[in-house]
Amino acid sequence: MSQSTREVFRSVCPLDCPDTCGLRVIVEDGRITRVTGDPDHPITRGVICHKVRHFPDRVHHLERLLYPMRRTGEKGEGKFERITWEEALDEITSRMKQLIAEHGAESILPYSYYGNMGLVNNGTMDRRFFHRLGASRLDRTICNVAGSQGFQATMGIKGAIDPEDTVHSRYIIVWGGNIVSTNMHQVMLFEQARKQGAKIVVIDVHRNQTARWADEFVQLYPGTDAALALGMMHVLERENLIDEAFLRDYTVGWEQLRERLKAYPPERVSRITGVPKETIIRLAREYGKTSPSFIRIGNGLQHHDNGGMIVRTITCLPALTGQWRYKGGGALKGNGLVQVDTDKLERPDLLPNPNVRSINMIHLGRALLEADPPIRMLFVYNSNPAAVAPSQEKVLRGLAREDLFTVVHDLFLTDTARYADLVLPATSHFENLDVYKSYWHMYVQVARPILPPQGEAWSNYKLFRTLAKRMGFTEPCFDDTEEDLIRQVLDNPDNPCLSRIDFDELMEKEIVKLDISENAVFPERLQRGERILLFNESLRAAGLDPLPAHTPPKEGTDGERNAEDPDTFMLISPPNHQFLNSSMGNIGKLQKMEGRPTLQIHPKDAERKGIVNGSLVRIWNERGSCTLTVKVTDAVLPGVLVSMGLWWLSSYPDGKGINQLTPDREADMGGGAVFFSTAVQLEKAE
Ligand SMILES: Nc1nc2c(c(=O)[nH]1)N[C@H]1C(S)=C(S)[C@@H](COP(=O)(O)OP(=O)(O)OC[C@H]3O[C@@H](n4cnc5c(=O)[nH]c(N)nc54)[C@H](O)[C@@H]3O)O[C@H]1N2
Ligand SMILES: Nc1nc2c(c(=O)[nH]1)N[C@H]1C(S)=C(S)[C@@H](COP(=O)(O)OP(=O)(O)OC[C@H]3O[C@@H](n4cnc5c(=O)[nH]c(N)nc54)[C@H](O)[C@@H]3O)O[C@H]1N2
Ligand code: SF4
Ligand SMILES: [Mo]
Repeated sequence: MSQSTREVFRSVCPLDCPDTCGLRVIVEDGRITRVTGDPDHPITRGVICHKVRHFPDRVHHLERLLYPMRRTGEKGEGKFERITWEEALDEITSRMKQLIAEHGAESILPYSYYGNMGLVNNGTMDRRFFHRLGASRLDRTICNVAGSQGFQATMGIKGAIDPEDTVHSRYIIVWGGNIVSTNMHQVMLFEQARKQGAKIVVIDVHRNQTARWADEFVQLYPGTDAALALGMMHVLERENLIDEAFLRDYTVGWEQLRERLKAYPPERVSRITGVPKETIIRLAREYGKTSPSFIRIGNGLQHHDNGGMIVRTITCLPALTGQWRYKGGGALKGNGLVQVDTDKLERPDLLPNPNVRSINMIHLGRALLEADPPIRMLFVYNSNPAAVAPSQEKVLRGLAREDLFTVVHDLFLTDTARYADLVLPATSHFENLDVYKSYWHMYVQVARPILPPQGEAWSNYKLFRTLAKRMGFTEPCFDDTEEDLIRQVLDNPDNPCLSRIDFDELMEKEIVKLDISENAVFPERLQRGERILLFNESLRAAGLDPLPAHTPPKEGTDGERNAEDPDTFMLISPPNHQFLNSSMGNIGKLQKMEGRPTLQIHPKDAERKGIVNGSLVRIWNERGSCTLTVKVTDAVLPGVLVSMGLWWLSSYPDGKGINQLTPDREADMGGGAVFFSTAVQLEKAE
């Protein structure tokens, strides 16, 4: 009998989560048996979430894809037969060549997001390959682009706070983020601040886990946050709680904004938001009188028609009270300090036609059904659009097209993969070398392979590098090794935070902090002389108000409209605790903990509709419908419904997911997704 082995490795969590935790992984006899936190990680400190403790169940899942497969049944049916990589690659490349000859490369569309956050396996060989091919480009907008641009519209940059400084905060607002589930190490830092006397306020549309943990919960109608922020500014100005010197020295447009604030007295703001007038006034006073005050801006509140402007407006608040002067003051939407040189990594210069069309990923359904010239080949990796993309009825109808050839590269037979003509097995990140940045903390990390590729699985890197060779692409960039790519990630002369990290040191230590010595973060950053744009002229060109403003979402109710139309509900569908978007939605123990897809409804609405706890209801609108189990709760406002989690479609009673309802409109900034500006009707289901 061979001897059993047990080894402990370090790794990094690759999921699309701000925390990018350090992991400690035990491998016994070639299998991962335990995943815990790395106690030596400077910010995640040995603590990880429940989902990732279940990673062994994911990596060694019985249903993991282990070899390439070709479809034998109907699209969507999920019937496949095993084929070899040779056959799969031959079929892909011959189809690509044929499509390019007959219809042009634009007939091919890649579709990917952040299933794996590793920079090598996300945004290098894949992009180079599709650029060189001349395929249609994909505008990756589904997550945070509106909010990110909104933050930049005020600050000029993507955010420059070291979250570790938030232990110094004394008044904390978590605004539109469910951080107990989605950014747990920020919660740990806020707990430290709380021990020093900090108060924590949550502003959200429903009493989520984070609201229950906080000291105060302020509840408002969806998409009305800009009005609330303007109402707070109105009170700050009226009660002279502003830092005039800061406004003079560091901002542009205070006088114009001051005029604007007259339109947002607490009485009016209360009618729009549903927040009592007294609460608005008290909130503004507490915020204005406590320093350092800090706002953690979540992602949820920007999934609205007016999401960019909401974030832009909230981002103005700290400037009014001069909070950027203090460690632990200010606001954070996401850490934008790791800006890599995308031209070098993605090589858009390889495009044969630089004017090739670009398709906004939130329009996938439309694009598959209506694009002219048509999309004839779809290549999906690192994403599961059948479950996560808006206007799902169109997405599924598009994926079902007989004349569309779909390739899906994934670890599992996802809802999208069921529609594929070819399914390719992907490695887990434990099987790859990669480099990771966080969109919250300030550390860059490397993780080495700790398992051999399972079955015949290939990494994204290997897949696209091999396809490039097979297509006959001879550019040297297709010879780059994973190490070469990590060097290129660090090599961005425009970003000293990154470029001063030494490759050898990173490979040796596996975790290195960004270099912020050149006043990269606040408060030191104030010395750079950049101005905060309370008035931003450049927004006018995009048809937006140069000043912060509230505009109601394009459909549904707010505090003012709710009473007029009690049968129209606003539907919010944020991520749940145990899944990561749709990833982990197939892990039995985590499914069990979440129960089933539910719909939270206020007791008054439930009574009016004759609905009790546990009944099945159907919600619908002009885009589609979805059946869910009711949870009657006063955690939501009358007129608002909440369904948590992106479940696999088979978890819904009628196989239709929550994204049947969501619109594929673009937000006010960046073409972002507006998942939560969704109006629905509701009835008891049979
Ligand atoms: N456990 C877990 N963690 C995750 C994820 C996951 O699926 N599960 N997903 C990851 C990803 S990709 C992302 S982008 C982040 C997202 O994580 P967060 O930044 O926390 O954003 P969401 O969870 O989308 O929404 C947060 C809150 O916004 C609220 N909200 C919706 N509309 C409004 C509004 O108009 N105003 C206000 N004030 N609040 C509103 C929702 O009710 C919800 O409670 O989490 C990441 N981390
Ligand atoms: N209704 C509603 N819809 C939403 C949201 C919402 O809050 N409400 N949130 C939106 C947001 S913020 C986001 S970011 C998107 C997320 O959307 P996606 O990025 O599509 O996220 P996942 O559902 O996690 O799908 C990622 C897939 O990548 C696969 N994968 C993991 N690692 C690898 C790898 O190395 N190689 C390959 N080829 N595949 C891999 C996983 O197995 C998984 O199937 O969803 C959006 N959709
Ligand atoms: S999902 Fe987030 S909290 Fe959980 S281990 Fe990964 S990075 Fe950490
Ligand atoms: Mo996201």
